[in-house]
Amino acid sequence: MTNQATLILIKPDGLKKSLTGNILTRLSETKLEIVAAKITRVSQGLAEEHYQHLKDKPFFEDLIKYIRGELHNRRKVMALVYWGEDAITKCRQLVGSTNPEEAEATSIRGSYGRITTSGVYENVIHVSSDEKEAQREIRLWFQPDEIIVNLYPSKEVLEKEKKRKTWA
Ligand code: IDP
Ligand code: MG
Repeated sequence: MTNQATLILIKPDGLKKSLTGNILTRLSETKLEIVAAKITRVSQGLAEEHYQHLKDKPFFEDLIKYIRGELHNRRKVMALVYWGEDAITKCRQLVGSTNPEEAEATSIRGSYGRITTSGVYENVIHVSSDEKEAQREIRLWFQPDEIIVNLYPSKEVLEKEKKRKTWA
């Protein structure tokens, strides 16, 4: 049994279309464990780093706007880490092909995705493509103490005089 972790993002179109519950219900078919979850804003830097493998594509600029929520007036995504046996294969199977028009009709992207007239693949969800990418992406989106299992090596650092917000 090989336990894997995968990053899942419910993209801004998924949030705008109120699909969070539907998508999480579909993903629960995998019986995988959720080990991290948050709603988060996506900075320009995070978006560009996340999609670094596509930076030479003609749709890159639109893709960055899309994941940052600029196309949907929803400047956030829901980020989760799913963990368990064959997590990546199981999630990718449920999520479906990148192109929502080619995705199997019953998959998440097949059910809820669309291609806009300007050519953006609005496919409502992101899932890591393989273990290497999953590790790169999870380390990018989450800090070790936001994940309830030890996925990757981490270290403790002492931070002096660092400002942080607490409840007043
Ligand atoms: P994936 O999300 O299925 O892993 P990637 O090739 O990693 O697919 O592409 C990342 C995202 O970039 C896709 O989910 C989609 O939103 C967008 N994208 C990929 N290929 C195209 C394209 O040919 N036209 C428009 N958008 C695309
Ligand atoms: Mg990918």
